[in-house]
Amino acid sequence: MSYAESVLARLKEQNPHEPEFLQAAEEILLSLRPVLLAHPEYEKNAILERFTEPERVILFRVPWADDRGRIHIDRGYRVQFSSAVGPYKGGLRFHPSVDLSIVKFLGLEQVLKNSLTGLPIGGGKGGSSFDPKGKSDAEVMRFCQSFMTELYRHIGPDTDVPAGDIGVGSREIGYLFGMYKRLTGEHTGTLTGRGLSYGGSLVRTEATGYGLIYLMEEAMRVRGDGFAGKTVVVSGAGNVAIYAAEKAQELGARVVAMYDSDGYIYDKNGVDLDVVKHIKEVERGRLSTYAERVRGAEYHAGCRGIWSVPCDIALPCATQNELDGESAKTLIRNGVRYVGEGANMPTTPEGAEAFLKSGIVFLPAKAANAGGVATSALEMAQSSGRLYWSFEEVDARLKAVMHNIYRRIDEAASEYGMAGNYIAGANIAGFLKVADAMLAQGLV
Ligand code: NDP
Ligand code: 2IT
Repeated sequence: MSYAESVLARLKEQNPHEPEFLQAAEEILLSLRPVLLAHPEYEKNAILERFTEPERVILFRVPWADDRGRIHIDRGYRVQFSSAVGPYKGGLRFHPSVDLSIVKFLGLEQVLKNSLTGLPIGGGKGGSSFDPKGKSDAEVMRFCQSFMTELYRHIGPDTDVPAGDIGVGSREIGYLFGMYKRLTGEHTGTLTGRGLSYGGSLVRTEATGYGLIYLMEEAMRVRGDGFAGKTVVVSGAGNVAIYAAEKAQELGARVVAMYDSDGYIYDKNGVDLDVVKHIKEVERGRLSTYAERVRGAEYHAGCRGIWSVPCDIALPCATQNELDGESAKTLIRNGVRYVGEGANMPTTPEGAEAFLKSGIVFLPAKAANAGGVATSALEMAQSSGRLYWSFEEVDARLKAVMHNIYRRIDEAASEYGMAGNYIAGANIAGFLKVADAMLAQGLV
């Protein structure tokens, strides 16, 4: 049994109830096999065992009262996975599905993603099973204040810097930051994704979606191709999906379908993003109402059907395991040529294998959605420098980060004999920096 396989076997034994964490770990560990053969010092120093075990897991009670005075207890999590490259950095997710497995899978992915950005950030992730959907602003505020009442003691601008993820947007970051500031008496860059009026960075809102398109644009450019005239399907209708769709449209593509967790819209004329933004960002409503407002658009209940919409480019931007093997085969049959993961681990292993086998250009999450956290790191730089960069400056830096990621994952894949396999390229390029940082810092 190889080193990677024996570490994986041990992880499975130790974490039997963490399927998402094991799924992420398996993909990473197995793709690192050629690297581990070339670097025997990693095994000698137990780098993989350390790399897959979070430095710290914080689990806490979050009591809060709803508008009718009823008391609820949710669980809060923060997994401080790796500080090898920099302070822990990664989002908070508020969704009923959040458990330790989800937070650990996201944390492990975040370590490699953050390394790939080339910026000095380690990896962490957190969240809660709390569901902000259907709650009043006052309820969300009370929950965020309670959550921060415990979390604040574990975070700081040079220790751990949380941000948003599913269910955590500008409203939640505002409430979390307000409570953090009250508890510590400090106005620092301890959370990113802050509003522009209190230290946030321009472009952070758009960054993950724009970054996804910048990476894809580069992958297309080197193949003599581009977005103009292409048909695109984007799953999700949240922060990542909306701004990926916006940039794709700006580059001349037609986005014909999107979904939220109830169902998908198909608009052959190209989705009207102003309507989607109004429904999701202003009203916090359901996408089903899009078809009532836009002539010629269709709404279909249920999500999976979106992958049967023919397209050149598919961008899964909602959640983990939303694109399975069957859906991948349907997309391939219908002529898809490029797939870019805006969400974290949205494609199942069977789906990813089908894309790789068919020669589809497949850009995996830890490279493709790194623009969000990269821009968070730019927000951190502006906070500590007490500076404020223009939209154009941040956007140019984001673009440079994404182009650099493309070069690194492409070169790493080729160097280890897997040209064009960006899953392997992203895992290898991300890992090498983390492993070397760990070796340099001794047994800690
Ligand atoms: P949001 O909460 O803004 O949006 C999530 C969207 O996905 C919503 O439209 C939601 O539908 C939909 N969705 C959520 N869960 C499901 C589900 N189980 N089935 C179908 N649709 C679902 O989150 P983000 O856009 O911020 O995050 C989306 C993905 O991108 C996540 O995987 C996240 O980890 C990843 N990501 C986010 C980054 C960021 O900066 N925000 C950075 C990098 C990655 P509904 O409206 O019905 O809830
Ligand atoms: O998955 C992710 O990279 C994020 N949710 C963004 C994290 C961040 O710190 O900006």
